[in-house]
Amino acid sequence: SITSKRHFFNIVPDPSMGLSEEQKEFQQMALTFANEQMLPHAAQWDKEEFFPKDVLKKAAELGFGGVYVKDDVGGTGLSRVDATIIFEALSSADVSTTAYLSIHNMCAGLIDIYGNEEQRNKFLPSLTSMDLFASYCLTEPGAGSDAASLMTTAVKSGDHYILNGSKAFISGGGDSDVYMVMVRTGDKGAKGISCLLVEKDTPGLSFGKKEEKLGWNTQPTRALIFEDCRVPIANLIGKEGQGFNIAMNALNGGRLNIGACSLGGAQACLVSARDHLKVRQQFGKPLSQFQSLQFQLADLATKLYASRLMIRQGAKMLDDKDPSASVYIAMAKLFACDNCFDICDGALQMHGGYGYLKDYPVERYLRDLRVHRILEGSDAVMRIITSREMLKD
Ligand code: FAD
Ligand code: 2MC
Repeated sequence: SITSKRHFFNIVPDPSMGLSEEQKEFQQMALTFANEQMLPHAAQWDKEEFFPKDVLKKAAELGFGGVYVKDDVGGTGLSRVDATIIFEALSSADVSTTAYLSIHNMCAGLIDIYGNEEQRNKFLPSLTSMDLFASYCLTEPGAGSDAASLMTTAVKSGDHYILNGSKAFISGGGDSDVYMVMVRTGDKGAKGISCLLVEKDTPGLSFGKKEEKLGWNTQPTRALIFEDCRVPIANLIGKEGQGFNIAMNALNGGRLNIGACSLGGAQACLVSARDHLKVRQQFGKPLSQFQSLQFQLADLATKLYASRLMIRQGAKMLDDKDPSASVYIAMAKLFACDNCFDICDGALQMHGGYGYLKDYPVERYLRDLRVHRILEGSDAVMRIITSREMLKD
C-alpha cells in the first residue's frame, strides 16, 4: 500500500519532470514534509474530522503559509507554477488538509495584491506564519454558481460597515481568524460588490453548525451569519465595487491550487494501483500481467500527465499576467479535476474489494477529490467561462 511504499518520483508520469533544480528541491521538501507529518495521520484525521492546525503551522515554517506572498511580510515570494508543485506534493499525502492550506494561501495572496500597506503589514506577517488562519467567503445559500447575485449587505455608518446576511459552505469557517467576505455595498450585479476583511471576534458574526461531509473531513465547513456586524471601513480591500473582480482574480489562482491538489491525490492512487497490480495474484499470475489492466494503467497515467501539463501551463499564464489566463485555467481545472477523479476511481477498481476498504487510502482520495468538481467554480462554471470566450464576437 501507499503507506509502506511511497513512490512519487521515477515513476511515469514523474512529477519532477521538466522542473528546475530549485523547483525539484522544494518539491522534495514538500514531499518529505507530507510523508513525515501528514501521511501517518491522514486516515485518522479524516475519520475523526480533526483539523491539524499544529501541522499547518509547521508547514508555514517551511514557507507554505504564504507561498506567493512577497517576502517583506514573511511570504515566500514563489511563482504560481511553484505553488502548484508544492500543493501537488503535499496533497499526495492528504488532499483535504492541503486544500485548506491552498485556500489560506489564496486569501493571503489576495491581501498581498489588493490590500494597502497598512493592511498588508497588519495581517500578512501572522497569516504567512499561520499564527492566523484565513477563509474565503463568496458563496451564499442563494448564490452559488451565480456568485454575482450575492445578497449580504454592507451599509456604511460612520467609520464602519454594518453587515447583514449569511455565507454558506465556508472552508475553515468557525476556526479561521480572518474572513475575506464579498458583500453588497451597491446596486445589483457584479459592480455592486466589495471585499471586506472581517475578524473572527467581531460582534455580530456567528457560525452555523459544522457540516458533515463526504470528504474534506480534516477541515471544518460552516456557514457565517452576519447580524448588524460592524466592520471598520479600514478593512475594505481595494475599492468599493471592486470586490467581484478581486474575488474572481483570486479564484484563478485558487482553481489552479485545487487542480494541483487533485494531481497529488491522483498520483498517490495511481502509484498504489501500480504496486497492487504487481503483488496481487489471480488466475495464477500477478494482475500486472493482464494486458487489459496494463492498458488501463497507461490510460490513467496519460490522463494524469495531461492534467499536470494543463495546470502548470495555466499557472505559467497567470505568472505571465496573460489576459487569457482565466480561460485556460478554467479548462485546466475542468480537465484536471474530472480526470484526476477518474484516476482515483480507476485505481480503486484495480484494487478490487480492497480498494473499497478504509485499510487502503484510495477511497479517501476519491472522497476528497470528488468535491473539486463542485467548489471554486463547478465543472459547469468552467464550461461557461470557456464557451463564452469561444463564442465572443
Ligand atoms: P449551484 O450553483 O446551485 O449548482 C448546482 C448544480 O447546477 C451544479 O452541478 C452546477 O454545476 C450546475 N449549474 C449551475 N449553474 C449552471 C448553468 N448555468 N448551466 C449548467 N449547469 C449549472 N464557497 C466559498 O465561498 N468559500 C469556501 O470556502 C467554500 N468551501 C466549500 C467547501 C465545500 C466542502 C463545499 C461543498 C463547497 C464550498 N464552497 C465554498 C461553495 C462552493 O463554491 C459552491 O458549492 C459551488 O460554487 C457551487 O454552488 P452551489 O453549491 O450553490 O451549486
Ligand atoms: N478572472 C478574472 N476576472 C473575472 C473572472 C475570472 N475568472 N470571471 C469573471 N471575471 C470578471 C469579468 O471580467 C467581469 O469584469 P468587468 O465587469 O470588470 O469586465 C466581472 O468579473 C463580471 O464577470 P461576468 O460578467 O462574467 O459575471 P457573471 O455574473 O456572468 O458570472 C461566473 C461569471 C459564472 C464565471 C462567476 O459567477 C463564477 O465564477 N461563478 C462561480 C463561483 C465560484 O467559483 N465560487 C467559488 C467559491 S470559493 C470555494 O468554493 C472555495 C472552496 C474556497
